[in-house]
Amino acid sequence: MKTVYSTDHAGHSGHLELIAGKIVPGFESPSRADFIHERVLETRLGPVIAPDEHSLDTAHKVHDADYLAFLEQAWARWTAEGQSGPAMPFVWPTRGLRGDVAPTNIEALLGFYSFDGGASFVEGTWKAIKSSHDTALTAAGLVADGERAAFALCRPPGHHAGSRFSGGYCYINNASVAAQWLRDNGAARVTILDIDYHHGNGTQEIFYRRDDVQVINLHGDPHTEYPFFLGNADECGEGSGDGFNHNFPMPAGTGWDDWSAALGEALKRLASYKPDAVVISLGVDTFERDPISHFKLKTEHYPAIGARLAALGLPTLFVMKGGYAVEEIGINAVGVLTGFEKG
Ligand code: OKP
Ligand code: ZN
Repeated sequence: MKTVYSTDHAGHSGHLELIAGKIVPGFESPSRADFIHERVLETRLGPVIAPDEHSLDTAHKVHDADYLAFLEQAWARWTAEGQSGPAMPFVWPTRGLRGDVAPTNIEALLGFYSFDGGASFVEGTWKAIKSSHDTALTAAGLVADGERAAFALCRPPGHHAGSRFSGGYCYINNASVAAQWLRDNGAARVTILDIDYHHGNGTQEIFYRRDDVQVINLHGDPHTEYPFFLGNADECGEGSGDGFNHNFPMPAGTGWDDWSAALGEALKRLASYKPDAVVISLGVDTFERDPISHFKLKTEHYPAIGARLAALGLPTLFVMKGGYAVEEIGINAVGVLTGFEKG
């Protein structure tokens, strides 16, 4: 399987998070991608190629134009105000405030276009966002050209980003842009299967009223897990999208047996949709030692997941998402891919 990868993500670094009252280095660090890249080479998964430049035309079909323009300009607007540290939102137009009129102040814009403080901007952020987007589309092109599978080693991830908001380390929803691109390039139906620990709220929102992209999520129950405000089992889609969104929330502490059973049900629903291509939102923060997540999957389970996905017999695009146990992220993520290749 070919991997698409660029080091252009590296300048997106130095983020901070507020955890239990302490400012700590952000978990979504450049070393995550380095470890995965090294493991791709170590396992001789296949050639590693650089992404081609892609226009934002497809991204405009899943994100609002003003939102994309904001992402591109955020850092320049922030520094124009004399700021130098990371640009982080701190004020949001929640219920009771006006969220329908775009403000002009940069501090206000950061809140207007986000749902949490987890997607801040530094100088290299836009370059990384664009390269992550190009990586997903280049890998989608490989699948459209007849490869059985391809791996988009994307950073930053995308599944928390909605049509007009960032959050949870995510800016452009790479998997959604790739699914849209596959739709526009020969696939009548596409399934996005999100196996990251966290619910892919952005992906769900983007396709919630559509029947041409099925969205399936396996994740920590939002009653107790981030992103909290979406991802319940009764969210099935709306309008022509009704019946095409499937959520499998699971409690903290879920291990392989229950997770694997949920995957089995998810794969049944996927197969009955008969998609022409599958996009896997590949998070490995389901790992037992992930520092911010609470499932109990072990390293040996990741190749088993890959083999189950291979058994679908469908063109498959893997798009990298979460995983914060950085020492093991490469072994686990590439484990899914090698399991797929053998499956
Ligand atoms: C991104 B992805 C809760 C902190 C939550 C954000 C987690 C984003 C995960 N105390 N922080 O889905 O892996
Ligand atoms: Zn996650």
